[in-house]
Amino acid sequence: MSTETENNYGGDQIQILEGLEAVRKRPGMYIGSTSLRGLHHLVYEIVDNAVDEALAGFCNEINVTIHQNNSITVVDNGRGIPVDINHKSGLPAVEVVFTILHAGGKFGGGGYKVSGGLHGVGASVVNALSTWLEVKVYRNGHVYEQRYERGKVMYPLRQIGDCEVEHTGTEVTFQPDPEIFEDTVYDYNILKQRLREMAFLTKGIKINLHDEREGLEQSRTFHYEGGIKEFVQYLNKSKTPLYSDIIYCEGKKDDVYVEVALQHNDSFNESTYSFVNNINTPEGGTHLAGFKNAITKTFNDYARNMKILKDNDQNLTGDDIREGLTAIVSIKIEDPQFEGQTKQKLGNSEARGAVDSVVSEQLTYFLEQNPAIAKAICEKSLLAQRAREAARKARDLTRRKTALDSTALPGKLADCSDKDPKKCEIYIVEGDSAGGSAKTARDRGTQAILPLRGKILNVEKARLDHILNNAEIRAMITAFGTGIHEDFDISKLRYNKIIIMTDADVDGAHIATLLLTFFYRFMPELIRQGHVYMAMPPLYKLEKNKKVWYAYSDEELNSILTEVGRDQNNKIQRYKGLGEMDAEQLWETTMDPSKRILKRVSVDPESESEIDVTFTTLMGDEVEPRREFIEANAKYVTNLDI
Ligand code: 28F
Repeated sequence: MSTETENNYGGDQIQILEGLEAVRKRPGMYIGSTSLRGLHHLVYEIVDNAVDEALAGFCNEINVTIHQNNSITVVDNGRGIPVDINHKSGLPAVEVVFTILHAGGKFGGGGYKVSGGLHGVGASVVNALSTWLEVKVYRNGHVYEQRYERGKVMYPLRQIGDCEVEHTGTEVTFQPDPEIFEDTVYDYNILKQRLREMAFLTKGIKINLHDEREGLEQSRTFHYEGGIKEFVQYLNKSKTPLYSDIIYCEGKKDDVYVEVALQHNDSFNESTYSFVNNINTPEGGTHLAGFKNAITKTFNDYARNMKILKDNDQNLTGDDIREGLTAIVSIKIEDPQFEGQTKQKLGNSEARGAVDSVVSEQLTYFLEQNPAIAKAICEKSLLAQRAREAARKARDLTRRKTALDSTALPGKLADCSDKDPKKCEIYIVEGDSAGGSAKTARDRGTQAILPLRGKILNVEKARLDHILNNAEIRAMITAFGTGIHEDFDISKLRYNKIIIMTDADVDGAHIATLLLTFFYRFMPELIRQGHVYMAMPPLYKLEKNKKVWYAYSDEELNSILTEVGRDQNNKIQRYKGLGEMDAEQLWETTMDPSKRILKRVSVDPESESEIDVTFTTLMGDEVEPRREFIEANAKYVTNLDI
């Protein structure tokens, strides 16, 4: 905000209120949404400011506390926000920070602020969206305080006491406004994941999270001296690394600070995560392009020089070299430009060159110094190159079959007759017998059924050509119509809802996770755009005096029993599998859009790297975490169609 007339305190006040009022009128514009995601964004905005102070070299510890009433306190041990009068506004700098929209980015000359939440809007937005907010500044041996309510200043900044001159920092406490947010209850795990990520991305910083809420009391500390090196180690923790070192490159070029860490594992998947100013960029952009270019070029040069690639051999492709790669690409840039439909793709061209040159130079040196590691990576890439040929043949086959030509659809698919994808859904059903019931039960107009036989292939452990030759996987790819990986095209999706229907037992949960892993690795946009659901078959059937009830949880069974009375006329059946229901029951309990319960599977972009860890952990040999995972990651969506 700019003011032309100086010393016009009243006029400024009005403009300030108008600024914050705009935030309250259209909160989504500033924090993305007013859902749970937006609620958690408030914390990230404040923590970001503390992280900026750490990046500036003045702060090494941040404390985040969730209080009993879901208010949040964030404390840092930085310099404390300045309290002296800012000449332009005539207000103390700290008041400017909390009451003037976009203040963060404009102050401090030379661009003090390098990070920033999703929209980089900062403290004033949090203030505007809180019923109250209090800031305490420890600076110059004094403690200062100011309080705001729904963005309005309650009293001028006041000195409330003294402290040791060495004691400096900023403390912010705020209470999210229930008039703004659908839900004002914080989720410890969501904060935990993002704070862990922030700690990985800011080496040396110590971030403590405390939950003070009754019955939920817990704490965690995140502190990684190795920064993104430890991030890569964490992502690979349940995989088998190809070599024990983590390759690390760091440097600054054209005012872009570049950090890259990488390590290969023996799997066939790539897990590269890129960040700009600590914000995840799932759609990549110039920084990621620079990284890919650098490693492709560097490994090919190395392989040619060392005669691992002979004159007549084809170059390794980027995909060959990145098979089994886990990498973090993190850059800090003063004025990030985001492009594309969702404004998530980095556009700054200087970022491409900066990452490319830092990585090319330092990786070349690393390979020269570590010939055994270099050889291991080149050999893995050569194997990938050979497999790529085989995969190309298999893939050409799936490509041809993705044509919307119904003759190409899999034989086991009972398709629906409606051709409008928006109205259509497909049930992926475990087992031929349940598949049979589902085919009888369904609404033929809009519901398609694809039965799967037995366990599906674990795509975490198989090679691409093998995966693409698997009958169940091919059937799904063909039925969905979208294609996979770089061929994926959401506009070709043949069903608006993809519904996984498995038994409500451990095996069913395993099959569901195998399916989700396949979707996540091959067509992640299906999940990101909310097309994937879990059907919830009932756990119990209760019959009494010719009347029938279905219960979807133990609690529900209990409440029905309380209602109808607990006596010997109750006939309770516990369903062990879908096969125990006839077609009519299956329709009534699990498929009828007006009665069924579906859970939508979601991935929080704030912690996508976390999902990676989860999937690889889940695909290990432990059984119980799978069910827990599905419980935690699929949110209830009841009666979606009403
Ligand atoms: C709990 C949240 O917000 N910490 C912050 C600072 C430190 C400075 C600063 C912040 C300068 C003039 C705008 C101090 N000394 N934690 C935080 N710590 N902001 S926010 O400066 C803000 C600009 O107005 C700071 C010298 N320079 C900067």
